Amino acid sequence: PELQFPERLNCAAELLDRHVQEGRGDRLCVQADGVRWTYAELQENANRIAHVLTRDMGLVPGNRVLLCGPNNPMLVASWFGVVKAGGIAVAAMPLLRAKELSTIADIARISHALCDEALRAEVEGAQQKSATLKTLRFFNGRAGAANAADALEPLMAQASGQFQTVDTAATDTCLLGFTSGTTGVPKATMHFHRDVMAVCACWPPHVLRADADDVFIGSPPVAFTFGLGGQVLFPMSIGASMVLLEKAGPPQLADGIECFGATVVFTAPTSYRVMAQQGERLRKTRLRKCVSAGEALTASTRALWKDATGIEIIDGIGSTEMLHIFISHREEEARPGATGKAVPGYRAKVVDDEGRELPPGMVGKLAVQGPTGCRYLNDSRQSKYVSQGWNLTGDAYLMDADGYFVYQARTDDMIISAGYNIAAPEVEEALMQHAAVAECAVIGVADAERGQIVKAFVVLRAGHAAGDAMARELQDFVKSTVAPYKYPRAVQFVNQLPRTATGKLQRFRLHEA
Ligand code: 3UK
Repeated sequence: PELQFPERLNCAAELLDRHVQEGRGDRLCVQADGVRWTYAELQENANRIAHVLTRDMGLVPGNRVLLCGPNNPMLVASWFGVVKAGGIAVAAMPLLRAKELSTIADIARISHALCDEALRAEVEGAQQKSATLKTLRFFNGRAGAANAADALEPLMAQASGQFQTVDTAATDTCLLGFTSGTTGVPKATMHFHRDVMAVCACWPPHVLRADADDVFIGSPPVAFTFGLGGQVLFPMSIGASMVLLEKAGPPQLADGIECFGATVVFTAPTSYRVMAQQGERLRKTRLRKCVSAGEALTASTRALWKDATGIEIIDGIGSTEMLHIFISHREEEARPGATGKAVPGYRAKVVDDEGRELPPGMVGKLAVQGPTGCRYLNDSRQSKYVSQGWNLTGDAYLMDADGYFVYQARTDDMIISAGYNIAAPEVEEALMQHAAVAECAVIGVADAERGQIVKAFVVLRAGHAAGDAMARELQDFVKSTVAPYKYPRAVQFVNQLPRTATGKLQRFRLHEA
């Protein structure tokens, strides 16, 4: 990939203004319930927002702006308004409450906010608790309430639709991404204008290979860099269009794929498992490329989706720290159970605790390097993620003889029991094969004799009774499908598992329980 960028660069100029300047302003850019915007229309809205930010809200380049809302066109227009004005976009997960939002505001020293009216109470609560958050405007208010003094749209109506995008350095920060907190306190990661253009130049053209007529859709919030890339940056980098869904659970996503004629979908493994039940219907749609990230894609989920729809999933591991996907594969190079190979532009290896590269087949820590990388904002945990110039993602992987990287577990989720290394996800996958299991999570718990033992938390499907008999049945079942020493010596039945807003299992909460 071409990764030389000019010294002065604004990613909003590249991803948005360029299409209008080069005569593609009339092309479809954003679709949502009742909305169809061309590139020129998104640009005009973003321009008006940039004026409101600088003229009415006192924003100067470098200010951080909180963006909150479900995925919708005004949220995306706000993102581009902020970046065009030289601000830094800090999108927050729509489910966060006042307390969490104020923590984010204070960590990132956020001064301004553009938020969906639906989240007004939480954002106003955050403003009261925060030392830095001062100036708020709300979009998508109901027509009757649109005269509220802090409504965004009336101010936009008074602003020009023309705005000269602020001339920024390629190495100015344009977004802060908050980690999803599988390990506790959230961290802000800084990404430059150059980083945004770099991720658009690596994975999409070399792995995804979509084109300008593709219609992108997906479930992750735009506040999650998986969603920002997949649903906004990547389609815009090639002049394609995006569909934004405010609610994107499996049923809404399947409906959206059908109604909007989406061709490329981004979602997580659990969503593919549920949508697979609609395979017959999805086969009749225009869907042609399916991307999975966020957690490991098991061979069984890959097979289930392929049987249901005929489509081979493109798996990819990415992280908030790396901005987007760095190990992946083209669909025709899929290898069940493996994540893939380093994305062009990136390098990856498996290392031991001292950072020495391990030979193929050995399990160790995943280390990656490329045009993007981890920069935590004022956080001492930087040195845990970056060592000797390599990013350590916290994942245990092995590389096979053909250079495919095979996920094992989060490094903290490798259970060592009586000298055996046991990857929690492998035990979970075995349990999931049992008809009574709806969901499960496996951790290692301290044990005097074995160091650690394997403990499973299990959510049963309706119609199955918890109890000793079921526990024993599940233990025997695991012993019959994987090496017997991996079976869960402890089984606890629960009603639900603790998850982050992005759907990731919070194993640390199970350890606390
Ligand atoms: C895990 C995966 C196995 C892995 C993300 C794509 O998930 C994203 O970012 P987060 O910061 O989490 C990063 C961690 O999630 N993971 C993600 N994808 C996979 N594990 N196979 C996968 N395909 O532990 C990683 O370290 O929330 C994903 C693009 C952008 C992202 N931010």
